[in-house]
Amino acid sequence: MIDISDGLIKRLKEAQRIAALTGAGVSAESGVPTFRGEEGLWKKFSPEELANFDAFMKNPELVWEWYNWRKTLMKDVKPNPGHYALTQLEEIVPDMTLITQNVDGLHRQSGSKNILELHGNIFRSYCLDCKKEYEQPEFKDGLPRCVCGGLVRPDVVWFGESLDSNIVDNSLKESMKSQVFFSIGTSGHVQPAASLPIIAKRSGSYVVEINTEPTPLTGHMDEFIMGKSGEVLPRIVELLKKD
Ligand code: BJW
Ligand code: ZN
Repeated sequence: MIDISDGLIKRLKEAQRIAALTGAGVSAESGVPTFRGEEGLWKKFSPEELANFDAFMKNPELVWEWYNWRKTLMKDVKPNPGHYALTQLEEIVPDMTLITQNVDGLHRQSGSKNILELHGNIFRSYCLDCKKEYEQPEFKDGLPRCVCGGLVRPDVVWFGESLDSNIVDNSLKESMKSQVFFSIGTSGHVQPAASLPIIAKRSGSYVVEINTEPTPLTGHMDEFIMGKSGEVLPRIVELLKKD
């Protein structure tokens, strides 16, 4: 039985505004591989080696091979009970913002509405030259090409690239305004996402981490719930709906 504190349920029942930051761990139970740890490696490359602009310009075929492999995988997976529980939470709490680092679109697929996608979306791409957007770019000689002839890239945020400033501003605002903040299934290694739980805490939010293992964020949390998000989150929703 997963142990959820009465204190957390009471806070959630009274909360007007909550926020949740999600990472790859939330989609792991849907069958999407996480980034770090053994299963994060793809053909022996770390995400740091592939998810950056220099790697793309040096070897776009390799980087596109990785993205096409992930796109094919993500197209066929379904949201898991963790995604659905977050969607239900949005229906229960008056104001909830879901801040995700995931690019798989599974939160939207499960029915969540108020979503901020910090790192873009893998199902979009755009031309490096004219910025035209594509859902399904046409591949010519192994690479996707725009009608203008330019090279098309995935519409995701790589290391060293700036995140959309509106999305970052809104994420900061909602984290600071939240009364309860969840950090779920993220290793807390990648900035600026990893700062949001800390900023929420400093702003007076009650900060709760859900992960299968402790992370660098754990020591800063008000509560750490060790377990799978697909099991912990439905239990929280079940307790919230009681009486
Ligand atoms: C479960 C589970 C289950 C498993 N239930 N849990 C300040 C200090 C130091 C460095 C920097 C800094 N500011 C910026 C930087 C540089 C850099 C950075 O953070 N580097 C660090 C690695 C050191 N950040 C950036 O470059 C960012 N840009 C930026 O800040 O711009 C301004 C700037 C520009 C230039 C110079 C300086 C500043 C951009 C970061 C972009 C990250 N992009 C990626 C790829 C996205 C596209 C794609 O998907 O391909 O985003 S990398 C990858 O990591 C991806 C993820 O969203 C992100 C985070 O990973 P996540 O979600 O945490 O996954 P994992 O695998 O790490 O962890 C999974 C967790 O789940 C684990 O803890 C498991 O235990 C757990 N788990 N199963 C619950 N069932
Ligand atoms: Zn173009």
